[in-house]
Amino acid sequence: HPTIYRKDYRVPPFIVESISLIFQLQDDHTDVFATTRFRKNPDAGEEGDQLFLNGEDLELLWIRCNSDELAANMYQVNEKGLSLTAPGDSFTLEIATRIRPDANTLLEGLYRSNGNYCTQCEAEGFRKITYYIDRPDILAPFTTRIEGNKSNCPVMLSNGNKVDEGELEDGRHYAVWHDPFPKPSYLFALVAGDLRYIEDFFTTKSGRNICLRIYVEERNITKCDHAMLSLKKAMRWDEEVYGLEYDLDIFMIVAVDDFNMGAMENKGLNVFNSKYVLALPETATDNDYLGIEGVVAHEYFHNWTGNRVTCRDWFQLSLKEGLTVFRDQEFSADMNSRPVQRIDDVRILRTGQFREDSGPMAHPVRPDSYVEINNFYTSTVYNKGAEVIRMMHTLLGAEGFRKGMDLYFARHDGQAVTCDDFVASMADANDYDLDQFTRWYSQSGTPVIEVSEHFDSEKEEYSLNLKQSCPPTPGQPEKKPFHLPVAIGLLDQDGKDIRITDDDTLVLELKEAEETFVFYGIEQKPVVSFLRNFSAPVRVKPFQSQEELAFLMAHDSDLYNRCEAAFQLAEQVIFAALEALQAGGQPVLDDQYLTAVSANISGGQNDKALLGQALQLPSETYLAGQMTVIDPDNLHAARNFVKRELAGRLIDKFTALYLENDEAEYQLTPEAMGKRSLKNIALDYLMAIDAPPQEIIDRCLAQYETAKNMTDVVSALQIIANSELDVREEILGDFYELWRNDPLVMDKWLIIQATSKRQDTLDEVKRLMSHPVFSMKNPNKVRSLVGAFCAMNHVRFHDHKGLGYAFLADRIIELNTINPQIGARMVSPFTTWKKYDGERQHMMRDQLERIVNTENLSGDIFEIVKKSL
Ligand code: HT7
Ligand code: ZN
Repeated sequence: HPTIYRKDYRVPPFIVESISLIFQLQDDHTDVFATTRFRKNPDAGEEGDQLFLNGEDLELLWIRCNSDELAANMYQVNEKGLSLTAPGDSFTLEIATRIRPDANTLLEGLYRSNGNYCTQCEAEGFRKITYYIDRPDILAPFTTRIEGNKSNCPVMLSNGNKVDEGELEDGRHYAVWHDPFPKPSYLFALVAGDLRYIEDFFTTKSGRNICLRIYVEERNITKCDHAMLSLKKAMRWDEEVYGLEYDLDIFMIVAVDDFNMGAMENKGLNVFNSKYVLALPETATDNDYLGIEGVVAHEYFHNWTGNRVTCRDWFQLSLKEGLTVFRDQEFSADMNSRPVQRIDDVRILRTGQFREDSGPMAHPVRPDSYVEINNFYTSTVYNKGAEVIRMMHTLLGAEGFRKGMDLYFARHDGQAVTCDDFVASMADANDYDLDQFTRWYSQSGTPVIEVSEHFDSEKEEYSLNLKQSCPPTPGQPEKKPFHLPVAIGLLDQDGKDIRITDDDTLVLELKEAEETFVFYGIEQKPVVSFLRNFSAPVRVKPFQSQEELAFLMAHDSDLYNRCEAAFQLAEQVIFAALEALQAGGQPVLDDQYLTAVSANISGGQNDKALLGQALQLPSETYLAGQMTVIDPDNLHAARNFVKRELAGRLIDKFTALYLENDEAEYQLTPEAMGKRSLKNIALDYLMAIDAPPQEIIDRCLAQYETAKNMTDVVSALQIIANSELDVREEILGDFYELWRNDPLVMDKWLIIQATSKRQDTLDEVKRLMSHPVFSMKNPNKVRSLVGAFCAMNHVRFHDHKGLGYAFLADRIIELNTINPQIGARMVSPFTTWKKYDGERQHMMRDQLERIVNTENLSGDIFEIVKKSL
C-alpha cells in the first residue's frame, strides 16, 4: 500500500478536451463505451508521451485510438490502470469496458441500491467505470447516453441538461445528457431505475427559472417536501449572502438507501443517502429535519465551492469541504437558533476532531500524505477546516470575507486550485497579512491556551496574559505559534458588558507564543468571558473558579459562552465525583453547582433549545477525551451520579419544565423544536432518578404510546430501552412491528438498542446482527448497530472483559471484503487505545494486531490500523 505525497504533485501531461460516454445497462452487467479527446498539456513542458489512465476492477473489451483498434501489444494494463504511448499531441481514444454493478458491494463506481443504478465517483470511483485520468485537476465537458429497459429503468439521469431521448428495440430506451460545465470525473453521476419525483421551481435573482426535482422510490414520494423546502431556502440564501446563482436549468436530487456517506454534490445531480432526504413528522425527529436542511444546503453550496471552483489535488480537500461546511453552518444558524447551532458545531468539533488531533491519525487540515484518500474525509478536513475559514471570517469581518470570496470566484471560476489560492484571495482582497495564518493548514494538533489574569485596582488596569502551545503530533514534534483570533468580553459586577472598544466583544490577535493584553480604566476586577463564540479551535486550560463560571452562566451576553460556562462547570463537577469514586469514597454534589443549574432553569431563557443545551451534561466520549488515563466504569458512574442527583434534587423544576414545554400541537418551527428538546431533556433527567415515582414512569410510557411525532416517540423509547422496566421488551417489539418496513426508522430502533447502557447490550447487539432488518452490506445499518455500539456506548464497548473489542475486530475483518471504506471508519474507537489502562490497552492492541495480520487487508483498513499500532 504505497503512500502518496503532496510534494509529488505534477501538472498532468495530458488534458481532456471532452468525454462522451455510453452506458448499456443489462441485467447482469453494464457495458461502458468512452470516447475521450486528449491533448498534450501545454503547461506540462516536455514531459514525454506516456499516457496513464486509471482503471480498477474493469474488464477491458477493446480500445481504439483515432478510430483504429489497438493490438494488445500497443498498451499495458495492470490492476491500477492502462498505459500507452500517445500517437501525437492530440488524439481520441475509444474504450469499451464491462462492469458488474450488481456485484459491487463497495458502493463506489456504478452500483445498485434496491435494484436502482447509481454512481459514487468521489474520490476515485470513476476509475471503476472506465479508464480515464481520474484526478480532480482534469476538467472536461461530459456527454452521457444511457440505454436501459423501460420496465426497470423508466428514469435515466446524468449531469447537466437532457438533450435527447428515444425508443430502442426490445423494450429499451435511451436518454442523452450534456453537461456544458467542464468538471472533474469525481463529479460525474448516473442514476437509472424505477423512481418517482416531486417537482418545484425556483426563480433566480436574475430571473432564470430553474426546475427542481427530487427522485425517490415510489413508497417514499410523500416524504420529500422538507428537502425541497430546504433546497429553495439554500438557493435564496446563497444569492443573498454571497450573490451566487445556480447555473444549469435543472437541479436534481436522488435518494438511495445504500450510500457510504451523507450525500454527494455531483453537478446538477446530487445523490443522497435517503437519511438526508426523507422526512415526515411521524418518521423523522427534529434532528433529522435539521440534518436534512443542513446537508441539502451543503451539497447545493458545493455547486460554487467545489464544482465551479474545484480542488487541484485531494490534499486540497478542505478547500471545498471546510469552506462548504462553514457555509452550511452559517446557513443553518440563519435559519434556526444561531447560538444553538454554534454549540452543536463546537460539540462535534470537540468530540470528534479534538480526539482525532490527539491520536495516531492526527493530520493537518491540508494533509501531506495519505495511503487511501477515503480515509481523509475526516473531521479535521471538514470541521477543523470550517473553523479555519471561520477564523478568517472573524479576522476580516463579514464584509471583508465577502470581498475575499468575490475575488476568489473572479480569479478561479472554472479552475482546480489550492488552499493557498483561497487564502491569497482573502489576503489580497483585504490587503491583510495572512502568512502566519496559513500554519493552520500545515500544522496538526490542537493548540492549548493558558490564561492568567492580573488586576491592579490602583492603576485601574486589567491584563490578560496568554500563552499558546501545541502538543507534538505524528511527524510534527515541534510547532510554531498560530495566528489566533481570541474574542473576549469583560463583565462588570452586575454582569453587564464593559465597553472595551466600540463593541462589547473585542477580538485579540494572538500571534506570539506569549502575549499580554492590557485594558485601562477598569475600575473593578472584571469577569472575563473568554473565547466568545469559540473564536478559535483550541483547548483553554481551565482558569476560572466555580463562582465565576456560575456568574457567566447567568449573565454573559454571549449566549454561546453562557452555555460554555455551564459545560465547564458540569465537567468540573463530574470529574470531582470521579475522583471521589476512584478514591473509593462517596461523591457529593456541590451545592453551588445545584444552585447555578436551578437558577439557570428559572432564569427566563427564551431560547428553549439553548436552555436544553445548557442543561445537558457532556457525553462520556467527550469527557474521556479530557482524561489522561481513561477509566470507563468510574466515568460512567460519576456522570450518572451527577445526573441522578440533579434530577432528584430539582425534581419539581424538571417536572415543571416538562409540563410547560409539552405542546399539544405539533409544529416544525425552531421555537417548537426548542420546546420539544427541552421537554425531552427534562424527561430524561426525571427518569434518571433512583426508582422514579410511578407518576413519572407513567408519563414516559404515555408519551411513547400517544405521541404522534418521532421526536417524542424516540425520546421516550430511548429512556425505556435504557431502563429495567418490565415493559421494555414489549415496547421495543411494538415499535418494530409498527415500523419494520421503514428502513430509516429501523436504523433508530437499532441505535437505541445499541446505545443502551444496560449490562447485556453487547449480547443484544450480537443477536441483532442476525435480525432480518440488519445487513452488513448496508452502511446505515452497520453504522446504526456496530458503529453506535462501539463509538457511542463508551462504557459497554470498553467493558473490562474485552468482548466489545473482539466483536469490533470481527466486524472490521468482515467488512474488509464487503466494504473496506466503511470498515476503515469503524476502526476509530480503537485508535485511542493508548489512553486506557494497561489491561484494556493490551486487549485492544491484540485486536489491532489480529486485524493487521488479516490476509488481503485493504489499504483503507491497513492505513488506520497500522498508524494506530
Ligand atoms: N463531497 C462528498 C464526499 C463523499 C464521499 C467521499 C468518499 C466516499 C464516498 C463519498 N460520498 C460523498 C460529500 C460532501 O462532503 O459533500
Ligand atoms: Zn462536502
